[in-house]
Amino acid sequence: MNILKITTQAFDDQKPGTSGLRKKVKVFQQDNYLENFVQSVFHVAENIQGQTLVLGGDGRYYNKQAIQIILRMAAANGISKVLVGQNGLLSTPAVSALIRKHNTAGGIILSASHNPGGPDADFGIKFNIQNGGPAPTPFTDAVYEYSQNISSYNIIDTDDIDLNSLGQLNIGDMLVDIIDPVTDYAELMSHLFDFNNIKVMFDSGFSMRFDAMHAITGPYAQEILENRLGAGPCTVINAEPLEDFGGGHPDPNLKHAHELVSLLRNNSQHSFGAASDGDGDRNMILGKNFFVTPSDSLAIMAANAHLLPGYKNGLSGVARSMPTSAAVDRVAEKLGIECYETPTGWKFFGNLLDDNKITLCGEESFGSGSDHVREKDGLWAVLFWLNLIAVKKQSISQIVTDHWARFGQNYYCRHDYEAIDSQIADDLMQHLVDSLDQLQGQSFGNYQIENCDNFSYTDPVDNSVSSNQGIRLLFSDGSRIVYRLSGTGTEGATLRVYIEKYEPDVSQQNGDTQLVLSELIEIANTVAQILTRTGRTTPDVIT
Ligand code: VG1
Ligand code: CO
Repeated sequence: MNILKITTQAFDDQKPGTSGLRKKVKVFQQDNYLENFVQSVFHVAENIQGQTLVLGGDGRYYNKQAIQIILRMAAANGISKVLVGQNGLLSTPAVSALIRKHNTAGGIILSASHNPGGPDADFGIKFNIQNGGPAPTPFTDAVYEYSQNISSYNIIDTDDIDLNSLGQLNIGDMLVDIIDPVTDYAELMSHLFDFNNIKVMFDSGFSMRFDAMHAITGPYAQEILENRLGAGPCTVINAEPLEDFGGGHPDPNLKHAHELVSLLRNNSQHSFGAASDGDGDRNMILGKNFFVTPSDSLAIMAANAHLLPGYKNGLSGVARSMPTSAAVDRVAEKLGIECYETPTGWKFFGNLLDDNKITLCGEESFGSGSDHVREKDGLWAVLFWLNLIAVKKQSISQIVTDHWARFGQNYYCRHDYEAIDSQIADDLMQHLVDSLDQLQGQSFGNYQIENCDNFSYTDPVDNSVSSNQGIRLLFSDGSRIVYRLSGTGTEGATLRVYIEKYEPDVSQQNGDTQLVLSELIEIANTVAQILTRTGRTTPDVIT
């Protein structure tokens, strides 16, 4: 076996954001760039010699090349076996499930999630640890630190291997096991949900459409929905994973999944629509002419989980990321269970799940999941809703409006200002931090700020502190405004503004979110001086 030690210079821009390292493909294609990061991961994950790793990606441009490089490096770094998805494909939740099922030392996921793909678009890489979840901050900090001083990496000099057929191959002393990407994941789902009941519903004419957005969930959804649950051969649209996602933006929201949205218009023959993102961890849930907000979806799941086989013993607790609406808090209160508020990013749920403090968790950004894996899980959420509809025998809009009648409604929206100059964005956030004392107690029309802070989280399991996680303005009537900068963008900075108002009285609920929130939106813009600082009159995306 021919191990080469390649000398290299360090890269100073390899700091992982909310979800791993994300950059333009062109950045990853620089000499030794990917190699530096991978060697740094292998260095920090020091116990991996002689162990097994899981490896796969969402199939975007550069997935193929990166897999071959990582395999050659894994062999040179003494890893004994790699489970790799056929054709290099694996969804993020499937990687998490495989790590857990096969007790591996971790896994590497190649994806930039919902960011577009192609030679001029984005690529990403992320390491998941032994519990199946994203590496925690101390780990990624250590990777970054090492990547800045790295001087060489190990790689084997060998040809690319063929990943098209299932089976086992060797690279040097390392075994490469090419596995079907779907099998283990589909089996896990069949234990959590009542597949028979859902099948009966499809057999009796229930119709749905699932938009895979030419990303990773196509093969998963076809196998589970069409083949196992009998949903019908045309259920999955845009099913084939493509390197550039067919030129689209694999982000399951009302803007980017417009094809699905139009299939679910008023007189549609379908009762249910769903979509997932590039790497399969997000979900969007639609009824006939009806959109379920991700925050509501989490709350409704929590309120009804006990009706489904995998959760029949109830929930130990729930958690939501800080900017996610407080709808789930009201459910937790009624159920008498704890509700944790964590910073944005799935890694913060890991300890709570491992310690059995929570069973369900979610984020406003179309992500929800449970203790079955350590990632958010798009198809899991879709199956959860399907099973719920099969049990309740109600439409999606009925289920949601019943929920509001019982718990009240959290009106909610997010405004994204994309590709702002980084310095301007940093200054805007700093100005908010500097204004906190002065904002305390201040009134704006009908609203008074009761409390405001720069969110800081102390992990209840390991007591680690994550500070500077977003500015919160908490109003006396329970309304909230939150500001933070995205950690997943690849161009300039993205400012996210989250606005929320609680309406307990169902007779006052008038449905038009932007109208209900209009006064708070204006306050949000004024306080952060968005127009004067960025020149932007409207957000790029409203969700
Ligand atoms: C966004 C979302 C966050 C999510 C992250 C990764 O991060 O807001 O909730 O965990 O993406 O999701 P940010 O820093 O851009 O706001 V994924 O589907 O890209 O793994
Ligand atoms: Co994703």
